[in-house]
Amino acid sequence: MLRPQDGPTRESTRLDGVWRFRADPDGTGRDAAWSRGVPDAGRMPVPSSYGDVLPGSGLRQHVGDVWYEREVWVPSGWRGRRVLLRFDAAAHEATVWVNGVEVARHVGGYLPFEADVTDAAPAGEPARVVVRVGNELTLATIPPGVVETTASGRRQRYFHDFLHYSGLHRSVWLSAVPPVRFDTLDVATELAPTGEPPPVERATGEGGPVARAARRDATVRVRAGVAGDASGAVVTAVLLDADEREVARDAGDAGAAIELAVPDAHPWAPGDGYRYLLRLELRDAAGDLLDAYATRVGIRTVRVDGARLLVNDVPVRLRGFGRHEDHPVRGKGHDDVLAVHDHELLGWFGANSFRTSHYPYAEEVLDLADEDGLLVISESPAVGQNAVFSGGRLGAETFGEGPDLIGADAQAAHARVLRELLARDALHPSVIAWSIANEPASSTDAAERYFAPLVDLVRELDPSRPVTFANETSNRPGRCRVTPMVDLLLVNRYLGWYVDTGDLVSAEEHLRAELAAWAELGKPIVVSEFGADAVAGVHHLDPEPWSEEYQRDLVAMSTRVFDTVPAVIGEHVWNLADFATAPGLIRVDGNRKGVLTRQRQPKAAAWALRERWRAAAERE
Ligand code: GCB
Repeated sequence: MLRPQDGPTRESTRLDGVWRFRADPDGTGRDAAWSRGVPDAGRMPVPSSYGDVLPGSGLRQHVGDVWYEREVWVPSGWRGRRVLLRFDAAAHEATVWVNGVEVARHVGGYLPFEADVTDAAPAGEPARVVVRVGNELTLATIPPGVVETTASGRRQRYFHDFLHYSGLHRSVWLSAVPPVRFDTLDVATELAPTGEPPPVERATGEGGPVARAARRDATVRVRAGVAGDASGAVVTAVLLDADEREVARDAGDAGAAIELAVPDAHPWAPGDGYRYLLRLELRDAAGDLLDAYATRVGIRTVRVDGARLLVNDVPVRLRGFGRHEDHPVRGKGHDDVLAVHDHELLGWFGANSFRTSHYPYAEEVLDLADEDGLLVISESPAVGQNAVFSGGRLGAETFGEGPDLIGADAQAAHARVLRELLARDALHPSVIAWSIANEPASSTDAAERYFAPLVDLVRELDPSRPVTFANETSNRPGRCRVTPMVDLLLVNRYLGWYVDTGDLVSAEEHLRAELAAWAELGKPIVVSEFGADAVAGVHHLDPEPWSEEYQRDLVAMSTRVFDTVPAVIGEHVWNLADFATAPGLIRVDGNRKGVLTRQRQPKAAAWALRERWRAAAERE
């Protein structure tokens, strides 16, 4: 599956806008054939989460199906081509019908899927698209959950700390593609070895100095998969630099690897989102164009060397955040305005990195990261696989076979989601590591059995990036059974908040001891979460949790410790901004660990971080 685009052989249109919509908590629509048309439908914007859009609707707590419907004219000019219908995301599982014909089913809320609807939606005619989106989580889904029946009806319980927003969160596309076409694309980049770490050139960009990686000879390996009968067809790959000058070209049979030598290449590097344009053409034996596809390519390498993380053989330090796709009203609905604003804010902080906690973000977000030269840890949606967070709903072992354990079905779903994640994100140079899970129970045999094949799978699919996962506090070095399997350590720690609450002196001592123990493992460490809740506007002269000053001081204490541990090569504050969660006694209209409010206004800690990180950026 390739991302939709326009070009000489392809056309695409977004089906975003206001769709017809109806909630269906009892599942009536399945038997009443709403697949042909949804009766008495209201309205709902796409993309958005449906939870907060309609006041008084109770949709924030909705469990079960909702239905979306709209009509679209398939252009008559699309005759003779294949027509694809693509959903960038449907949270959390969906069935799609076109003119009453089922065309797709997909499970998992954060990754794209598509259907060939050529037969169901003839060109030159209107087509009715109906989508049923369900949001029930079970112990076999990623992430897990259980549905309980309470006095107020069915409730979705889940073990992660962000609101279970649902719906069509991202764009829906209708595209025309040629019958014989590119349908997969793998690109691997390599830089010629150097004896010494290559020098970093400096340039002065807008907003301060920019670190530029030194130019080096490079190789770009391209393998484009083809759908349809491509016998005798030839693929040509052309690489253009940012000024559209051709720098390399080669050709090969459809499906074969093509190697492009790029002398004196300009690498993609932190703070320097330099990308080439790769143009692919597929021509038949007579030389006629069958398909064309273009994508941007960042040439860079990522490698772990002892306790260092190297990008282009240069050690990097990550400064940034765990984030969420979360905004007032639209929930997890992607919006370019808000995404660009959040990325400008990362620049304002002097951040160079983030983790897509705790699920794959909209691909547009990775486009921004590619462009800005940000270092992204791309995370799978496996969050909450831990009895500690389950209020007794998961058995103590968490993993294994049994009614209250996460077992083989979930593991198969997890593997599927990792395949889909890597297939979608591998082309993004900003992605420098794969995080396969957030805070699972990781200290048991069962956890080892669950995760070992998943780590192997990711390594096999992509040997070019480190594999990691975010470690939860009770899974200490020495006890944790997944840590030895991974290349890079992510540790989430809340010293001074959940532990040593209100006592930053003890917290500092404990954090130092804990990081020293992790450092002994000899792998690079990113403290992938640390922080404190602060309700904007709450101030205190004393170290009082929930005040802006306490949050600021906790962050300062933590970074002071990080600076003394060479193996700590990254700091991700939890969180960039406040975000919505399920109701809870320690949540005040959501999680307040943002250094920005949910409306993206700074708390005291934001100013302090900005000072620290901008100074670090200046030194680079
Ligand atoms: C964590 C989780 C994150 C929570 C955070 C918190 O360890 O990874 O999802 O939001 O703690 O604030 O408790």
